[in-house]
Amino acid sequence: MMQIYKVSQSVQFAQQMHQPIVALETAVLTHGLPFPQNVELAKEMEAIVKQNNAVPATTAFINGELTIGMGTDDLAWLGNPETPVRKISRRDFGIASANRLNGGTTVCGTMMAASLAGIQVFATGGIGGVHRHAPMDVSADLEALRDIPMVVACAGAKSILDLPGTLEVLETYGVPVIGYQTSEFPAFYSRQSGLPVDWIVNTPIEVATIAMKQWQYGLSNAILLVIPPPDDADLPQNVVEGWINTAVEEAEQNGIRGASMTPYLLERINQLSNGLSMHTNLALLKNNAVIASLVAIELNKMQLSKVEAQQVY
Ligand code: PSU
Ligand code: MN
Repeated sequence: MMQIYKVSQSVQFAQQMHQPIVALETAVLTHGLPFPQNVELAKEMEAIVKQNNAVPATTAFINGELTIGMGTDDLAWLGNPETPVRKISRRDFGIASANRLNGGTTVCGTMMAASLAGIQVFATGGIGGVHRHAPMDVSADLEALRDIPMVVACAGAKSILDLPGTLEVLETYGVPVIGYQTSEFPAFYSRQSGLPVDWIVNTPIEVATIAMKQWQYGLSNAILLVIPPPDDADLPQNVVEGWINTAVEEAEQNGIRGASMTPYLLERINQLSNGLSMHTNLALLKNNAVIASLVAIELNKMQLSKVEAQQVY
């Protein structure tokens, strides 16, 4: 049978050698950040994962081919404003494949792709969730978190979303929300949201242990690891709220719906904040890539020792 996806040589090698791998998304590249910062960031995320002794696996659709791990030329091509790109969630896989489309995979799309390749750790910026004023607009990211056993490192979710509602759905879906050195669910731009996490951890090894224990019960949901933005990039919640309220109102007035909603809000907030929000966005993405790499290493060690133990007996 024809392979339904393409894995880069470095990711293939990492799989064979049982090296720690970190998946990276590309909706942030195609729909989340302006050019040229988007391309710079995508390259930097890969470099950071490598510096931290893990192997990056950036996923995307390129000419209709689901690609897991790619070169910097591919990243530059996807992030070029001239390249036609689709935002690719789970429902878009068939459409993209049948029509040879290019596209950036969302959190949901990246989790689907990464799990095909057996990858268990993923670093992103923020997850999608339940939208404000649009109670039926619930990101497919939440269902991917319900269905796919993977540690997803993020800075929580933006308060463009209904954060309490998002946490309720995560609870229903059986997704533990683990705070990395924080007792609060981060609101992406802000370290604080006033909402609690399910558990606080201080080290990567604790995260890996919780994941291993959770999955050993056959529970195949994700572990949501929420990491506050770095101190020096933290923006005050009340200031961010102002930008968000304006953006959400404008979206409503302009009849923005469906997959366009999140990119619209992100772009408006970038404009309203004069790039301040982007500075925070970049800082937290890089920070999440560091922590995800450390978790991937610990998880990998635990799984290797389990395999070795089975070989002994
Ligand atoms: N939130 C952000 N930045 C992003 C996204 C979300 O702060 O770039 C992207 C992610 O790829 C996420 C997607 O998976 O938007 C969610 O889109 P939707 O709400 O349409 O499911
Ligand atoms: Mn949506």
